[in-house]
Amino acid sequence: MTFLKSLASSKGDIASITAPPFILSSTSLTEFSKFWSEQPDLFVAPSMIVDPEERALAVYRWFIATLKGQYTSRNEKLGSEKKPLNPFLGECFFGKWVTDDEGETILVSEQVSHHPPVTAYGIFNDLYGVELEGYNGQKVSVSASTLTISVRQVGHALLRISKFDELYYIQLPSLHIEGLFYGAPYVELEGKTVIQCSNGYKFVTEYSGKGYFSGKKNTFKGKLYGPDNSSTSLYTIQGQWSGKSTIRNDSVKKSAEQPFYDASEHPVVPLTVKPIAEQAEYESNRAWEKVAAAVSVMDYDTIHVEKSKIENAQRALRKQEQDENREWQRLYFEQVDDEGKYLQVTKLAGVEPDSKIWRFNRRAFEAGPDKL
Ligand code: HC3
Repeated sequence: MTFLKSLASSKGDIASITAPPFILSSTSLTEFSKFWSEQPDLFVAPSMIVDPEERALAVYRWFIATLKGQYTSRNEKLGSEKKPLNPFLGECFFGKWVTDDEGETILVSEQVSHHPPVTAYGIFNDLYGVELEGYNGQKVSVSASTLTISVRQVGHALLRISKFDELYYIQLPSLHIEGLFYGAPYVELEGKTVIQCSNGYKFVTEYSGKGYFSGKKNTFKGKLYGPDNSSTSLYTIQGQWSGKSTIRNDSVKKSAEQPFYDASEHPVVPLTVKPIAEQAEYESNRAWEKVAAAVSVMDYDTIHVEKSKIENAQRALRKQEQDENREWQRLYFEQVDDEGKYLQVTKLAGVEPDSKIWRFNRRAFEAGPDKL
């Protein structure tokens, strides 16, 4: 109740709200980047499809498949959504998926900004020439009257399929937290997003919670448009992103709904992460080890003491940088302001491009110490 009251009286910034320890998660937001590729087979599948329309549909299947992990996986494990650990500047999370058919898919995630918080990531599979890079931040607002937390995501994801020299620009959906009043918060997606391919194909997706499309939670309706700029869609895909969805060919009258994706039939592949003892101090699992252990046994005093140690060390680092008139050096990402193909896809999508974007510096990652 105290937490709900603090939400109601807050000025709309979640950073200013101290969540009670029982609502804290032991996972840092840098780790959330892994939800983009927990099914490496779906991630690389588009690279094997020659027909551009079929390829676009395979990209969309992978995208829909990522949503369940991104937005519900914590509920399944923990019972309800918790407040993730707020990564410190320079915090990194590395891992890889190793599968028989896809080989290695590698993940590099780094906190590139603390105020405002921004996490950047690069995920790549060289066997299939597929690479995803992106960054995300959150603009959080709280409605005192309805006790709702609304989150607008800042940033994007860019998927490259080298064999076809294609770039897919992926917008991130807005979301809100439901079930707060009942003490069982969960994420519901809302609004519209665009996935734009450099070859002209475009998906427009609308998200909704209970009631709007079908009375079920986690629903979406996606439409694929061709490169001809026609306002008539080629396909409609709809259903539950956390469950089953179907596809209909819009150019065929009374076309039957065919199965598109079923989350329950597609298990996720566990990510391999180095044992904590072998990780560097700035790697998420090692850096937050003591906090995570205290969260798991709800030892509130230790959570406070260990979090404060990290926060104080960060404050001292910022002070030192200020005194020495220098900026924190990001390890594996750099901010660029002129990215030709990105500007091309955002123009096609009719979206205002970010003036500066975070790009994965793969050479820096490969030149650095072995993190996997
Ligand atoms: C809103 C959120 C933090 C941000 C999380 C993001 C948007 C991060 C990027 C991932 O790719 C996708 C993603 C999934 C879940 C989002 C979190 C859900 C809850 C959390 C709030 C800041 C915490 C709210 C606290 C409460 C009341 C639920 O405990």
